[in-house]
Amino acid sequence: MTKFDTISIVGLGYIGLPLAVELACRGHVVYGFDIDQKVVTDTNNATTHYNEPHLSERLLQARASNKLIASNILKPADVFVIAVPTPLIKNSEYEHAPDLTYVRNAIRSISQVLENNNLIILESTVPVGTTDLIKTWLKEENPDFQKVSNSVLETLDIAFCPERILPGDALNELINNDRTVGGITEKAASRAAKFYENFVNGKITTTNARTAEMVKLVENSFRDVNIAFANEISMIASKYDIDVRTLIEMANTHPRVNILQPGPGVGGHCIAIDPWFLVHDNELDSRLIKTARQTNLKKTNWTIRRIEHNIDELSNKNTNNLKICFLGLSYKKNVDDLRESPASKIVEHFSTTLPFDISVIEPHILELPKSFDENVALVRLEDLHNFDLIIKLVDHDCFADLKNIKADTVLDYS
Ligand code: SAJ
Repeated sequence: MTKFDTISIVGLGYIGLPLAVELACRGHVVYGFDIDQKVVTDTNNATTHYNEPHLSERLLQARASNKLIASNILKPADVFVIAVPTPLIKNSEYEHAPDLTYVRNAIRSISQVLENNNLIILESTVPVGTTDLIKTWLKEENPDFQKVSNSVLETLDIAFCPERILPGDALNELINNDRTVGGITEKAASRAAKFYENFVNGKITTTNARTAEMVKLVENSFRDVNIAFANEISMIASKYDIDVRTLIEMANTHPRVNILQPGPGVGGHCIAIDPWFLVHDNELDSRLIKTARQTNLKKTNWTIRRIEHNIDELSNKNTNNLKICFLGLSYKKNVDDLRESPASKIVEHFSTTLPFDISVIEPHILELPKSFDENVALVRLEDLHNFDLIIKLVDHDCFADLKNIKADTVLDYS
């Protein structure tokens, strides 16, 4: 039975909110569930709680159509889509262990409202084998979950469908990307595929849940490994005093070479996290993936050492109280997201080690996070004059034209 009249989206974050909005705009009744009251209130007020191109307009449309309502009480529905975070466990005795607390909490909430013929789709990135465990969790006499009746369990379908949307182009990619759908049974996979056919223009391929889970981890690990290659050659090129961007441009004229761009490290809540899920479960067989992760982490420290060297050189020229401005704090260009951001880590480092105030320009945010020291000032692009040293950390489009800037030295580590 494939009925998708009502859909509960569990988690209204970077993945859940665009999905809820697009489904509502297409006429489905969508219940958005989030434990954060501010997210619920913002959504019902048609205000997005983070910046994503076109999301505000689409949220306004979804709310105006009366098809989307957010709540912190989970409502019964035909389909449940879980889009909650799966971070790494903090201070774990196991290195880089995935934290499935939010997923388990989502299943617990769903277990209280499950009905016959429901479909549960997990979009959160998880270790291989997680989706197959869900039915077991629901069957168990487990204080974490409401005991679900056998008749409901028999008709319940469960699938994993990894999200693939790129922050900054989320609404386009949500609709137009191909999707992989893995079911715990073939029936679950084909039911979930039909759900995505409702709004996805891309090709939908079905498989089992474990394969789909690994597809997601492999996609993000692939990107991490390739960025690590670019970061590694950037550190080698620097020793030879070779401009790495020119080097890569030239190498990429080869028909079978396509090197990515180096940067100050890899940030965000996906590529900097997901490869660890594979490494954690396959320590001995994932050396390349682990080394890539370590290389990308090392690149941030390498950038800090290089900037320290640049500052020392300037200080030797009798500048005791340097005026330094950093450009960019977000984890990548043209977004406001500071999660796992190498640029933020670098600025935080200098705010605690330099004996004078520093400035930072991040046009995508209105105020600095509380974690920043008081000696960091958020200034505007118009204030970018008369600095001794300008250090670009993020390649935002608005930083493209730095020609007219008055500064003794401009360095590009973006
Ligand atoms: N980066 C580089 N050099 C590059 C490209 C990226 O240093 O050539 C850096 C960025 O600056 C950033 C990090 O890598 O710090 C990640 O940025 P990204 O644009 O590569 O990816 P995300 O994290 O924004 O989104 C990724 C995407 N995955 C892939 O491209 C395989 C997206 O499709 C996923 O949906 C998302 O992770 C996710 O949620 O998993």
